[in-house]
Amino acid sequence: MDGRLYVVHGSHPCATVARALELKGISYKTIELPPPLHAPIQRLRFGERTVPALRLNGEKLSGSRRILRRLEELRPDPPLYPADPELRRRVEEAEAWGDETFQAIPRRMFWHGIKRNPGALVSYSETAKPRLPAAVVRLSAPVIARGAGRLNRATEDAVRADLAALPGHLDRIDGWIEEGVLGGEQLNAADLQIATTLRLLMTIEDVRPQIEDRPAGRLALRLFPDAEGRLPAGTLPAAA
Ligand SMILES: N[C@@H](CCC(=O)N[C@@H](CS)C(=O)NCC(=O)O)C(=O)O
Repeated sequence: MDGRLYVVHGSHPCATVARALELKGISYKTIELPPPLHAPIQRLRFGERTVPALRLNGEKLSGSRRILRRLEELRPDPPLYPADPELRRRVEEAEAWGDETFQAIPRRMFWHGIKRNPGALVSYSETAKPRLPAAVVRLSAPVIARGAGRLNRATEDAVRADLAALPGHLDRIDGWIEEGVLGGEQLNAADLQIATTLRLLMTIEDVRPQIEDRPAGRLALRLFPDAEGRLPAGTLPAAA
């Protein structure tokens, strides 16, 4: 099995799929696309505008959850979904919440933050392929942030509401860890979906202190010790 994974550099659901491919032992090549231009390119190539998308043995798959399910069918070991039906139901519920609700939060915070501090994009681009000179990244950052900000509805009001909702989301994740839905010895699909979002949030210094010293933060650091980039404290507005 040989895959081609289409990503945007630093994208958290792309990291979810990359880790799933690695756990399943499926070899793949990564193709990095520039945001927000990736959206029309992906629409043409896959029929859907988002990354991650995967081409695997001629099959085209789009969307992190859909991809993980297909990988599980094609290569069941190691399993990403528990065999116990009740635990599987709970893992799928957490995974769906991670995809549909939680995943968008750092995206809005990040693009809103880059609109306010375009220079910070340089720190998120250091291992990008191709690697552009810092001056080029800095100069293009305001245009990229405007486009990606629009695509993600990253308005100040939305970010303020996200900041206000974050403590409740973190309590929910800690609850799942305590109940054994997340954070077990054997990594599952919900761990991969939620930990990548937490890890991206932890690069945003306005929120990192709320996350790092609790089970959610420890889970993110266990799974993804390294993350590129830093959005300095004081960039985001206050919570609503
Ligand atoms: N929730 C979906 C969508 C992922 C998603 O929105 N990806 C972003 C990059 S992190 C994207 O491609 N955005 C472009 C757009 O919304 O058009 C998944 O997990 O696959």
